[in-house]
Amino acid sequence: MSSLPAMTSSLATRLRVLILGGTAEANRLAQVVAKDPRIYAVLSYAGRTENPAKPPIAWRVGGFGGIDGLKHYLMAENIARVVDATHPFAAQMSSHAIAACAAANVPLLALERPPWQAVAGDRWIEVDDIGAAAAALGAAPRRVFLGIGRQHLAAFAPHPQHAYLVRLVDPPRAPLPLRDAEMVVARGPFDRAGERAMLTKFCADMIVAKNAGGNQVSAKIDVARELALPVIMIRRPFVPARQKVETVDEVLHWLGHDAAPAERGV
Ligand code: 3Y8
Ligand code: NAP
Repeated sequence: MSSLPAMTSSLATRLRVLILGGTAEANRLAQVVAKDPRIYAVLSYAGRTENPAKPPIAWRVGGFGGIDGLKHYLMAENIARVVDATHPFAAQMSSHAIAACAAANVPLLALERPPWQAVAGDRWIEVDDIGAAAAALGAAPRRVFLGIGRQHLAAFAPHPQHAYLVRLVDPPRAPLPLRDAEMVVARGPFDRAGERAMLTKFCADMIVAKNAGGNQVSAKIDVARELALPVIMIRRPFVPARQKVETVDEVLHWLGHDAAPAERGV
């Protein structure tokens, strides 16, 4: 489904930008470029959630159909720049963007927040992937908060001795693959008070999290530290090297459109 209208003369001279979204950063970037008449941007979602946040710019939902699908989209829509503002764990999308942009000769920039770094008081057990995280829970029954979403819950099914608290963006479309699981349906970002109340009510004694990074979504990590809870922290998956920045302003500079303070809403 595309909400991108056919190109009219007024659009022809504007810089046509594809933003691969699904994160707070992508949403912030969409808010800023919506105020810049020199940019025509479209925000792209995979379609993982039922009601994604509606941006103030054109947007589309659904995969492109692999690398070739994205390459053809870039050419058909005359995209001049791609900003990969997807989540650090959206490794396949990021890898496809690298290959498709190279094939279509379209400049690519990643907008990605730095990973969290453990600080004094953190009790992290770092693992490489979801499977290793499930194994790291150990044999003794635990009360585990799974702050990793819906897609990979099956990895914990072989460990039924634990009681799980699962947080999902949408109500589940099928029974959860876990024997003993409570569920919270909520869309972040989340705050410390809410995280503390949720973890305390559940009597959590361990947390599983992806190293999503960024201070927007670190509440559960900060509260785990305060409650001295161990965190099984899943390291980011490998993504091939590409040009990368950490702020919306750096993206605007790369687009050749440093926003005036008024446009940035600052
Ligand atoms: C569809 C877009 C905003 C942006 C909201 C950020 C922050 C809240 C934290 C927990 C962790 C988790 C999950 C999470 C966070 C933000 C940001 C972020 C983690 C939405 C969104 C889409 C998705 C997809 C969804 C995944 C899931 C992961 C839930 C929109 C809300 C766990 C990642 O049910 C599903 O299929 C969910 C799938 C990929 C991971 C998974 O494997 O299940 N995100 N999340 C995007 C698309 O369709 O392209 O619906 O509006 C975006 C956000 N999720 O300010 O509005 O920027 O990271 N998202 C993780 O970090 O582990 C929640 O609960 O503690
Ligand atoms: P992924 O495994 O990296 O990508 C799998 C496939 O989903 C891609 O090959 C592509 O399909 C499609 N896709 C992914 N992101 C897309 C986008 N923004 N626009 C259009 N198609 C997209 O992706 P994921 O990890 O499931 O993440 C999906 C979405 O959720 C992304 O927008 C991501 O930013 C957001 N998100 C993910 C996480 C997470 O933990 N993974 C956390 C927060 C937000 P085709 O091959 O058909 O093009």
